[in-house]
Amino acid sequence: MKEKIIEELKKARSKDLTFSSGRILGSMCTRPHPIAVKAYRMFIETNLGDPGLFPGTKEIEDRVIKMIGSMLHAPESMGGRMTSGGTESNLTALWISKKMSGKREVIVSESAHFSFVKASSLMGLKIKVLPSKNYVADAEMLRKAISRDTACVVGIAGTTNLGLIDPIEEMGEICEEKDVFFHVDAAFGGFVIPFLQEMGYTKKKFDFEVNGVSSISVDPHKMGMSVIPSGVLLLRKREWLDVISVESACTHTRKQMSLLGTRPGASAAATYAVMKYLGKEGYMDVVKRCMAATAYAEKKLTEEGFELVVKPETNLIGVKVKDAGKIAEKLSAIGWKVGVDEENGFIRIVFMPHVKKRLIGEFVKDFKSVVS
Ligand code: 0PR
Repeated sequence: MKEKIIEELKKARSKDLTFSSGRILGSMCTRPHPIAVKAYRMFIETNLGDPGLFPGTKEIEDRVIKMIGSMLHAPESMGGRMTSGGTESNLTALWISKKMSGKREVIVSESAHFSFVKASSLMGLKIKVLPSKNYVADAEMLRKAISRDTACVVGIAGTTNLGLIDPIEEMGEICEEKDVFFHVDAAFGGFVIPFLQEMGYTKKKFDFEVNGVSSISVDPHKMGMSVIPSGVLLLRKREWLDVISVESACTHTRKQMSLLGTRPGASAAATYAVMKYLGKEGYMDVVKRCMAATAYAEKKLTEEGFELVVKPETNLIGVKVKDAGKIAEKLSAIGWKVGVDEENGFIRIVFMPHVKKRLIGEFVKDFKSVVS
């Protein structure tokens, strides 16, 4: 019986693509680091929804929040929670801003992730779209866009489709002046931009260094190389969590301050392990390799006559094509899984750690034959 079940699972699993094939070019996830997998297994039964039973695991979550806080220049007053990923972090940030302000309008830039649409639909919030200039938020339009009903402004550090960084400093200044909650979605960029800054690739600021920034989403299950599900929401002030606090009669800790009830402690352990193991130097190495692959692809693609949508700021590029949807389908048929932005007409490639330089030449050749 046991063998039969395992056989059935193996069969299903064999239909999946794997990150180690190197042919997944449109995902923001990657193969988790082996130490994260080991830690995950050790904590498999733990539940952060009931820290009264798992105080040791709760300590690990607190340490993760502290480590990511220090990576993102959070002040002493900061607090946060591990979440299931960017969607839950973004939703929770909007929830907090709505509760604190009693207002209902959210200003998001054109390139915002669709999780904001979900969050607004759930909470009856009205989305106001901030126009973009060269695919990032147009900060000049923000001052006018903020109204008496604005609960939250959202900026993005590492956009889903092009990996670009919104003008967070300008946006932060305006939000501070207008006293509006400013959430930065760094689900992708949170584990990239700090290392790009360190290596001198960018001077753009995006985290709590910017005064107006109230909260930040960052996903260890993307460039942090942790397991799925691992997200983090950081808040400038710990007590902001109190506004979403709910009494819980059935758990050994009487309060919960998170959307999810039962939460995987294994994700906290995995994230802690990989962050401790890699450290700043380790992540810098990962990011350096991803950026080298990005630059190599940029060179190969332009040599073949392709045109990029914009100069890449992180390890993500957009390549202009006609009929982007069709091209992506054709590439998929020969085993390459790319992202696609049909509205703006481009193919999107994310240079995650599993994307190897040696396969880029082969991909560009196939890409060329598919478009011609
Ligand atoms: N914020 C940003 C900027 C994102 O790019 C994403 C996901 C999220 C929030 C939401 O994060 P979660 O999916 O963790 O809730 N961006 C990618 C997307 O939806 C995620 C992705 C990952 C897509 C793996 C494909 C894939 O194979 O497009």
